[in-house]
Amino acid sequence: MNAVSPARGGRLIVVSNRVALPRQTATGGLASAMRSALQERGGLWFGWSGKIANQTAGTLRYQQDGPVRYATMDLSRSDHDHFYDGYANRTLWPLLHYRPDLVDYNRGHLDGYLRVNRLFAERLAELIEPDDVIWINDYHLIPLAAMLRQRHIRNRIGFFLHTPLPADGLLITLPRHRELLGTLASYDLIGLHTARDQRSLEDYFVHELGASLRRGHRLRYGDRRFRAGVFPIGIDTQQVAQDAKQADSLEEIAQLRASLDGRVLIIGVDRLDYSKGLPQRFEAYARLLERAPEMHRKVSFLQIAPPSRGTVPEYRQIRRELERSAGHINGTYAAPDWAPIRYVNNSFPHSLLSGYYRHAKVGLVTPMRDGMNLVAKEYVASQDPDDPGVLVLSRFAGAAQELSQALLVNPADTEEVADALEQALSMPLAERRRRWRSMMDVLEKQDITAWRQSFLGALTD
Ligand code: GDG
Repeated sequence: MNAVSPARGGRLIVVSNRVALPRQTATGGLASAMRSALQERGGLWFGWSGKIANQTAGTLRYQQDGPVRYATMDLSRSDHDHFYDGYANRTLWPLLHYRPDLVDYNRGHLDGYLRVNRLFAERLAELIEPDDVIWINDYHLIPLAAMLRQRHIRNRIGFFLHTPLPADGLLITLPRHRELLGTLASYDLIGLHTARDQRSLEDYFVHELGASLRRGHRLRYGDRRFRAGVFPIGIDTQQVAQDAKQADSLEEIAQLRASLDGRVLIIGVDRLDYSKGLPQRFEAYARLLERAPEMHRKVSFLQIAPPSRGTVPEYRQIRRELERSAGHINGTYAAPDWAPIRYVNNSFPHSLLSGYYRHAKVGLVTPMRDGMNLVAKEYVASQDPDDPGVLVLSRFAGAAQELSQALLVNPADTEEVADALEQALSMPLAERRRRWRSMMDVLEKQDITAWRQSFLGALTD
């Protein structure tokens, strides 16, 4: 415990629901960003082990890797079900993705969510030293700072929300929203992907909670002063570009190429999640085939969608829906030597994905809502600069704020998406190059290193 004011140069403590342990392949951009921030500064990564406890939950297990210590705990079955499957994934996730119709509000889930956050706070408080800087990630852990403050932790604490934040009119539909969202004031800095999310946060605090807003996005609520900032997450642009180039020599890429037999590839890669707009995307592709018979046998749409959150009913439901839709499209249009859609429920190594992206003439990224969407950025970074593909991107992905040279679409408007696909498939090389270069400039400048440095810079400033 500590009661002294923090100095600037201490360890970094990263807290996230899931921890990418050493020797585990870091699965996303976020995991590697956190890992390199910790390597650079030294520190601790704290969170759930990903395991359900056989006996006592909440006991910390430690691993050390160079300057980085990992502290993880198992959760009991019931805590896991209420906290993770329940409140995080069936209440907050749909709400934050503008789907109040899917919000499953259950008091037991909220209790479980608060219980796990309290357990995190208890264990973490014992490990914090006076000059540590704490970076808490995502909607699973909203009340954690408030619970640490109750334990007299006065360090700088930052929070980053990886999802969108909807407008206050929607946030207030969450039962007991004040109790939960009001705790955000316990952070010193709240990071969001876009200015729209930042506006939602400010409006909520000002109009719902009566906070006052000052210059520089500074908020004052009760005795707390804190700030909301826009920090659009990036990718490891150079690494992705290099992986994509090297993937050309992989056997799997040669196989993909051979199987296409000269056809143009359209690619989509998404966690199987209702926020990603997959049913509408399939429909838009079907619309393209319907109105452009000249495209038949000339295109192939590869949708990679590794299943996620399979114990949540809405996720099982969307999986069934997509299987039906893909079957219907192939049933309607396929020929003995041509399947218009290849729908794959596996996950692939990141380096291979980059190779698939590079081979696709169109990247189709059409979430209904997305905090950022890293796939859109990875698609762009994977392209061959001499012959780049075209990104068709939802206006409602955070990435659209930066990648304005993509073909931006409303994912619910299947005609508009079909138009964009046609435009992408016939776009002249000079225009493709021009659009790609402008997007790549952004990705090179605002990469994952710049993201973590600017967030941590603002937090410790
Ligand atoms: C949340 C927010 C925000 C996908 N399939 C495979 C695979 N992936 C990788 C992608 C990408 C990552 O997973 C997915 O990131 P996204 O940003 O697209 O989406 P979420 O998982 O929903 O992430 C989102 C993000 O947090 C960061 O703040 O952008 O808005 O929802 O890196 O490449 N990776 C591997 N195999 C696959 O089959 N290895």
